[in-house]
Amino acid sequence: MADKAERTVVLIKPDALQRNLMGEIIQRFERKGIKIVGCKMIRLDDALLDEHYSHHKDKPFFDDLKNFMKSAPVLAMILEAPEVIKAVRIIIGPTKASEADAGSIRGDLSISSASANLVHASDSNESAEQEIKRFFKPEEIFNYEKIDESFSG
Ligand code: FUP
Repeated sequence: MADKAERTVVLIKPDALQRNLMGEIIQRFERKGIKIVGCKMIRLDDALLDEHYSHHKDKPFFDDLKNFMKSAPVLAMILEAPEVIKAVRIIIGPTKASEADAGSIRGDLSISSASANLVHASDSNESAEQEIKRFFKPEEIFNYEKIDESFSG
């Protein structure tokens, strides 16, 4: 029997939008067989960013990070699959893109050692739950059957 599906939040960041990489990034999740159950563009503001990056509020890079995240809209997605939180973190690679393995999104497409690492993804069950509520209304999340699901369990 297939494992229970889990959900995670991905933000495709302003550098991906500016560098025309949004499609490439979405394609990597799609071809892994991960289901998109929410997808919208958002212009992040201070209130959302103060909450989202509260763990970094005293860090020297906090203002740069916030200004970067406000510099263009982000594409916010909810992705669904069994064990998707861990799978997506593997697909994107570690935070410091300059050290990310080739084959990961950050490893292949970014050389940044700071904010411009193309994507954010929830790092735990708890943060995924909080981020879904932070960025999405219930009516923006879609439950549907996908025909390839019976081949990927
Ligand atoms: P991640 O979960 O991979 O997005 O990583 P973090 O929540 O730790 O970091 C959030 C953002 O802060 C990342 F996009 C990169 C940026 N950051 C820096 O700019 N400098 C640092 O030293 C650490 C993180």
